Amino acid sequence: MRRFRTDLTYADVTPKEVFLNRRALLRGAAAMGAATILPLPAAARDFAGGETPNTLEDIKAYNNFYEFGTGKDDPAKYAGQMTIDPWSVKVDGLVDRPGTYDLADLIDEAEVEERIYRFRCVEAWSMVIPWNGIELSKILNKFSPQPGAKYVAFETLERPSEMPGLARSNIDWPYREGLRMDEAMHPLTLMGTGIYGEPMPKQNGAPIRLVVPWKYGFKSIKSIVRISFTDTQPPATWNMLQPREYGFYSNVNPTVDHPRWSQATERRIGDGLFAKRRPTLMFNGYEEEVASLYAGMDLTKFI
Ligand SMILES: Nc1nc2c(c(=O)[nH]1)N[C@H]1C(S)=C(S)[C@@H](COP(=O)(O)O)O[C@H]1N2
Ligand SMILES: [Mo]
Repeated sequence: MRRFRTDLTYADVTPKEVFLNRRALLRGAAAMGAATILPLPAAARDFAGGETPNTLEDIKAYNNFYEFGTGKDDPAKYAGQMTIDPWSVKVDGLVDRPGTYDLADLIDEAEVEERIYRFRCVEAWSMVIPWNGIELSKILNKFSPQPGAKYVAFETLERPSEMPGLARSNIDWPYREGLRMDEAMHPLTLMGTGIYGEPMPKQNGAPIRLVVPWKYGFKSIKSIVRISFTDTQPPATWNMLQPREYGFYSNVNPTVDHPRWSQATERRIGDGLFAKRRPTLMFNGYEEEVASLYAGMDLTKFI
């Protein structure tokens, strides 16, 4: 059931494979200098200043997904066990259309875009990732949030039989994260559905995960099964665990150090062990787009 579908677009009437192949074909033609006759639906948009994206291999091999263990290679080793079909998302709280929605009712393929974003982990490594996703606002608006909703909270799947990391950690599962409503509705915020035109790899948070490019990576919660609208700041996993180290906002900020390490520079995965570290940019380089969200806030206090 597609209860929110309003109008038909090219992708609606084109099978997925044809759609993706056609994009690849057109991109190839453009690279060869040939004129493209047809407009490119959902063309990749570069939000990373032309920096070379990391390889799919790197993006799938070096992960944080503590449900599968704390090692960077644990998600690649164990996330394959996670069942992602069927998948549904519970929507509750201050919203006019609460309910349990099948993935197919949430994700309209026609709305999926490809966007290349810088992605920076709080541990000071970074990548450039070509995400596929839908602007989160487009999804949230379908639920008709009520005016009283000031925050939106997310929860990850908690399934011990498929997630070996759940038993071996002091985290209060499920993994939780939240955004202020204006952050959630910002046009840069995506609900990620894939990488490099492939469905989201399980270790990267299949089938849907948040992508908030101006915040440290842990805000981008994976494998989402619940979305709640609240009037108070919701609990967030790392903030609950170490509030002094991980604030609710967690905007990338090179001028505010993590209590145990500097945030001024970063190591780009794939650069090699002896490569020079790169300077980290305010709001991860998205200052022009997002700084106004925090006007008047002391960003040394609201970390
Ligand atoms: N559910 C869940 N989401 C999560 C995490 C996690 O452990 N569990 N780790 C976070 C952290 S610390 C980072 S840096 C990113 C890593 O995303 P990636 O593996 O796709 O690069 O996922 C975030 N989302
Ligand atoms: Mo992270």
